[in-house]
Amino acid sequence: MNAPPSEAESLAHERQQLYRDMSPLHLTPLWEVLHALVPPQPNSPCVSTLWRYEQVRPFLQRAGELISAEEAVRRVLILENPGLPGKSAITQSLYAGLQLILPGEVAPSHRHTQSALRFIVEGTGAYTAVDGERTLMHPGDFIITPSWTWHDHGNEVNEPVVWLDGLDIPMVSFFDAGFAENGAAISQPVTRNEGSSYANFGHNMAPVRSSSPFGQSSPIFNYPYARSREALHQLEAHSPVDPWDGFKLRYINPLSGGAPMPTIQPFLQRLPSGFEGKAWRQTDGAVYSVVEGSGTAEVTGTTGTVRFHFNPRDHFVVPSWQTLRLHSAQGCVLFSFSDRPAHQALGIHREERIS
Ligand code: GTQ
Repeated sequence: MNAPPSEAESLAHERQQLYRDMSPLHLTPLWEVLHALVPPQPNSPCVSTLWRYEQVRPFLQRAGELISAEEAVRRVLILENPGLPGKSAITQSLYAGLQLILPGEVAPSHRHTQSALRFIVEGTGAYTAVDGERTLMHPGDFIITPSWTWHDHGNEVNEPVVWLDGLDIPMVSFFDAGFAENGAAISQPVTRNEGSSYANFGHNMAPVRSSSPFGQSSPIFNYPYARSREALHQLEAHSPVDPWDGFKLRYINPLSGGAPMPTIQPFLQRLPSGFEGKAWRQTDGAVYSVVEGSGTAEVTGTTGTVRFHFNPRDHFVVPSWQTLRLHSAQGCVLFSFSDRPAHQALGIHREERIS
């Protein structure tokens, strides 16, 4: 003999019936999902992850043997976050990958609305061309490809060149605002001398009748490592160390003082030897590329703490609102980038320095 349903049971049953009845009209009840839609704090599905270069490099090599840069268009191994399988994303809003270009190869000209950065990881002397100007790449150089600018990459030297690509692909996809075109020729014509962008905009000066050649993005598209590294040397020699960041600078658009691109803010930081950083967190998930030295990143999220020991050319990701603590016995230099400008434009950026 079944007992009659309690009042609570029949109410639950009637609610389920309500949901089923309205579902053909594409209606769903907010109260079943409100907590997840408006969480008390970020709870990113991203997982903090380290990619060791010594483990990645052989796969780049094998890819280089199996597909040309031209056939691939971009020969890139995507750094895919294990918490976002199949999404080609390193955080919910950012894409990252390692691109290989071998001697004699060209990655053909195209343009797209996604903004891109390159951070050179290995090899000297490949070039990237942006809207008619080429720039040679050296390890540690930070290069941008602003939205909708023509770009191709080539290697006319005799060593392989590898760089980190960082793009706002998931963000542009979220907004359904992706457009792309292929160039008429594999390499775009060179119309400006190498260094002309830097000469016009890279010395705290600008043309008198200055326009912004790349709209909201920086008119400088190569920020050479030699200059950025020198700045950190000077700071380390003469300035107090920040207990959270060591010595950390952001790359800027010299015309605005803001980020070099509307969606991505890159940084370069030096941790002096013996640095034991304090913990902090921010809403903008960040991708790190290790340039010099070694250290440890300790990342704490709701599911616990992971520790990565990192070496040059390793990459790691710190998800939104997970706390980061950096240590370096030897001293190190770290490049990083995040989607901070988008958070700031939306008025939702938060940062907390903890201890
Ligand atoms: O170099 O244009 O890693 O379009 C992904 C998409 C690089 C590029 C990537 C791209 C590029």
